Amino acid sequence: MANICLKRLWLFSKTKQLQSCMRAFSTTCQLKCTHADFPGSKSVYVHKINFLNPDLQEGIPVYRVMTGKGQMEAESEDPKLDKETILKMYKDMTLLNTMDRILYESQRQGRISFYMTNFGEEGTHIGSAAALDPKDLVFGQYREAGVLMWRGFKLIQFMDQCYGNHDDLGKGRQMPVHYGSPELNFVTISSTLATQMPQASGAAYAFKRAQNGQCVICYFGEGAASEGDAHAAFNFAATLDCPIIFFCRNNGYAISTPTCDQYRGDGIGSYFVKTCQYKFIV
Ligand SMILES: Cc1ncc(C[n+]2csc(CCOP(=O)(O)OP(=O)(O)O)c2C)c(N)n1
Ligand SMILES: [Mg+2]
Repeated sequence: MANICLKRLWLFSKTKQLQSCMRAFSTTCQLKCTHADFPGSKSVYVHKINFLNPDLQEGIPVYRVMTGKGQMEAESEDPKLDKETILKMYKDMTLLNTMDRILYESQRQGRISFYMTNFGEEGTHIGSAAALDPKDLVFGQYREAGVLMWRGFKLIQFMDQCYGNHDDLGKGRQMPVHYGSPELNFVTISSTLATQMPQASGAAYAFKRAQNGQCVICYFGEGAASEGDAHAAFNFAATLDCPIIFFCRNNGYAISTPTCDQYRGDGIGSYFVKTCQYKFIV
């Protein structure tokens, strides 16, 4: 009995010591700390109320090294690609454009049920695909046929898929343009917007755990970014520090809805810049 009482007394005195220690710590912290440092906040303390007005901030800067007329604006940024690579890039961009015209007309003539063109976005597909390793995994939306073309998907394979014939890799089970190729590390397109995004974060997390040195690229339109899935994907990838590139194709429209009807700010980029919400490198 005496033993138990002694033990309680000892515990009580320890708790008291701890409490006075904590009080001392918090008093010094209140006196000296300039930043809040507790779970969920690392913000600086200010003593005047100041509303942050996002309209006063500049939009996200756009990286550009070549003028519309093809002149280099910043010589130091020239990647100095070899002629063979540049020619392949150019050929693939023009081939994609021609394929689009034929398949778009096929759809208009009623030969295939559906088609999505890539007009004007060819450079984004080929440029980004060329920068990746062929083993890196691609999660696309539906307007990234150029990435697949760069990796070696043949014209006949595009046709087989759009026509849903016997030679189609998906055996005609998918709508046209919902390509996929395990061989080329290109995950089959889903019609439901943004569902590829959390899947891509999950795949990137698996890569991180496997430490295989590969990364994931996830393409999405600025319209798809309004889906809740997009935010789940961003947060998941940022918190778990996943090797992933989120590639937003901001073409100004979600089919017929202009960005100004969808965002108050500067499109999807403003989420990152104005709130630094996901702590991504933009
Ligand atoms: C969950 C979901 N909602 C709506 C649609 C219908 N839909 C198909 S494409 C599209 C617009 C997507 O716009 P964006 O992401 O900007 O891609 P873009 O067509 O401009 O390349 C919509 C709303 C869909 N496929 N899935
Ligand atoms: Mg769009």
